[in-house]
Amino acid sequence: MASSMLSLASASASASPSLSLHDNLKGRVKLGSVNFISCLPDKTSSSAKAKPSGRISMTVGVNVSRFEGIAMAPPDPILGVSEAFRADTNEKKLNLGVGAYRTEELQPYVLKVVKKAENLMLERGENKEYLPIEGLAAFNKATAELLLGADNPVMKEGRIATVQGLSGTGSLRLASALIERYFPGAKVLISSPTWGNHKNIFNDARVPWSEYRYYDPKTVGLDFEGMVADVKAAPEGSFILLHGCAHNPTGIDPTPEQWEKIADVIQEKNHIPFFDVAYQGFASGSLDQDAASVRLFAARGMEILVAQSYSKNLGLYAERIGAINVVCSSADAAARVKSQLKRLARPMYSNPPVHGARIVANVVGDPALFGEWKAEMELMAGRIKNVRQKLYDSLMAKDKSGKDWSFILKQIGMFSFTGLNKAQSENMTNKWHVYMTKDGRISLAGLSLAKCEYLADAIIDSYHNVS
Ligand code: KET
Repeated sequence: MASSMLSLASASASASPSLSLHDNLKGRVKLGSVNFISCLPDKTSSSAKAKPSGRISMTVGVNVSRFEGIAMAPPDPILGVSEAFRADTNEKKLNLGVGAYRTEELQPYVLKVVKKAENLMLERGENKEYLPIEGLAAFNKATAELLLGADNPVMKEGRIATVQGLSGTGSLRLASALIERYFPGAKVLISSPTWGNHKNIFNDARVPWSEYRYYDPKTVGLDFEGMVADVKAAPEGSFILLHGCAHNPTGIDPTPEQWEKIADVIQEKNHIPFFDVAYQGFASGSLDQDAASVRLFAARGMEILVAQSYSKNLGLYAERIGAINVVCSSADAAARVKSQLKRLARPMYSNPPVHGARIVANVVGDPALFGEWKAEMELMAGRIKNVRQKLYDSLMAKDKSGKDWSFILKQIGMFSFTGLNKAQSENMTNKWHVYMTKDGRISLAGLSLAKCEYLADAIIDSYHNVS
């Protein structure tokens, strides 16, 4: 808090305890019924010039912030869980909040292939000059090829605008800025539920959004009819946000047949599909299989937006490396879109960081490293599948109520959507020290085989004993 010398000019000027923006800008801060005038930014009200004119006037030293009118923001529903976890001293605590991969020992994991790529980079002694606004050319090529396949006609025809972004979030934000500028009033439709940050991103970019039905709590599955009906009912030319694979938080993906029908409706209504691909390779263990949804739309010749992230599949969370791709119907349109993405990026963050981009380019560009990455990704995806199975087995063995827990096995990716409500999720944390998001999502990537039984006890208690 900034410390200011204040002149107490009037003890009766205002009865309003609130701080108005106007007052704040003029350097005046109203506190209760006392009107303080800061001497520092407003020369006319300096204590030296404050003249007594029948009013009480004295100089006092008080800690008063210009930010008095700013309320405390609530903790982030996902990243705030990690903060609460760190503050807990109980030795049984378990962090199943954020989607970040841990080893069986519950330690963060740096992929071996990443360390090898970093060693290569050190050996080469690469410089730290600014990247171009669109990012590292070798990364942009590699990331688009990974998404669509190197032999995809879109690549050959130069119909894709790829710009390196600040991981998945930054890439989504850049795409939102493009929508806000060039499609004013167009709506983005997001699934209900979706990753919590989607709404924040569109709100901050001033892009209107609404939800389409996705999760059906009765079947603990996809509400396909509802989804299709809502996409159909959206104003023509809407952006339809789709999770490329491993839907977060539900872990429920459409089947290949359902993807075809979703593409039909989107095409019929002239909507623009907008994919968020944060888990390529993490859902099935195969990069190609997990990109099948996007490739299906591309094969129809549709124009598509795709945000990519390397946080999970290469474990590059803190490097903030990802991309925004816009597949266009012509190379000419792609060139123009790319120029505008650069124009939007320049005043926001100028140009992206180089380290993560070089790691991805080195790994994907070297056949041996690429092979090693795929093997490590399969290992990570496999460990998550193992804990998924063990959690299910533990629940079935311990819970004698006859409840069907098989949905846990059907879900895909890092998460399990347990169906626990807010109160039950709070019980998981308050009583069992299991940290998770309040929507009932648990990150299986933060679970070990050794902790599955403990977690099953916590879930059974919360599910049956808390309403
Ligand atoms: N999309 C989805 C669907 C997603 O789950 C995440 C991250 C991102 C994009 C962005 O990740 P980035 O690190 O910006 O590339 N999700 C996890 C972390 C977070 O909330 O930031 C999570 O859901 O736990």
